[in-house]
Amino acid sequence: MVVGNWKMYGNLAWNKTLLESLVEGLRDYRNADYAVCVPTPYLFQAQAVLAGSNIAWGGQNMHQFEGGAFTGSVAPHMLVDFGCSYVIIGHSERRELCYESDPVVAAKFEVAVKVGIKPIFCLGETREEYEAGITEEVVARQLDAVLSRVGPDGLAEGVLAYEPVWAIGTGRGASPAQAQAVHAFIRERIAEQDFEVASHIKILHGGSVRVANAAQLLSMPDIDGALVGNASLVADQFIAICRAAN
Ligand code: G2H
Repeated sequence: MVVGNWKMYGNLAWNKTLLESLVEGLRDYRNADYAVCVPTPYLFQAQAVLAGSNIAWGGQNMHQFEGGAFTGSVAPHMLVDFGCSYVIIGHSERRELCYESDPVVAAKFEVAVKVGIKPIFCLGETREEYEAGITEEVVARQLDAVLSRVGPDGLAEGVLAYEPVWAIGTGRGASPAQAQAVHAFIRERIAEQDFEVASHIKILHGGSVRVANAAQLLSMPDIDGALVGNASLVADQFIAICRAAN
């Protein structure tokens, strides 16, 4: 599975060219699931261009409540109205810049499943945590917050994305071996609760996934796909990464 995360980039004209190029470039490829998570105002455009193609679309965030006086927020059912299959939950930029806590991320995961949207649940350690050698402790805490709220069966309704924060947007991602070790740890921790769920759940990798490193990362046994930021903004690069997924 390969998911593009456009973050806060794009405009109507530019998106149109990119989306149409993706449809064209991936038309004959069925080797994996493909999706793009676009800024909320452009969901209508993603729906219009991608409907009927082999590329799904989704949001990059949503509120954990189904409605209310939350100025500027987007309710889960609003993503449903625009045909979203996915929503990114707990991206490190939201955890860090918007102070989203583990319980909030868990609540969002639960409500996304409730409204029928697959959450792409991001987890990963910061540079300080990495350097302190507490990567496993951090991802275990983030994972457990969701697991304790929705249980293994609930978790199975979503997709995981391990993104070491120190690798995001830097062009210097984790090595395949480094990434594999943490992916395996995450899968083993889920297996402690439910072996079946652990063996089937998709764990994507994110953080400077590029054309140059995608194939190697995707060949690792516990890496089931990629969450791609920068490289998803360039049609040829995103298409090449999608084609590298099997
Ligand atoms: C990590 C990733 C996409 P990039 O945020 O989620 O971005 O590929 O630019 O590191």
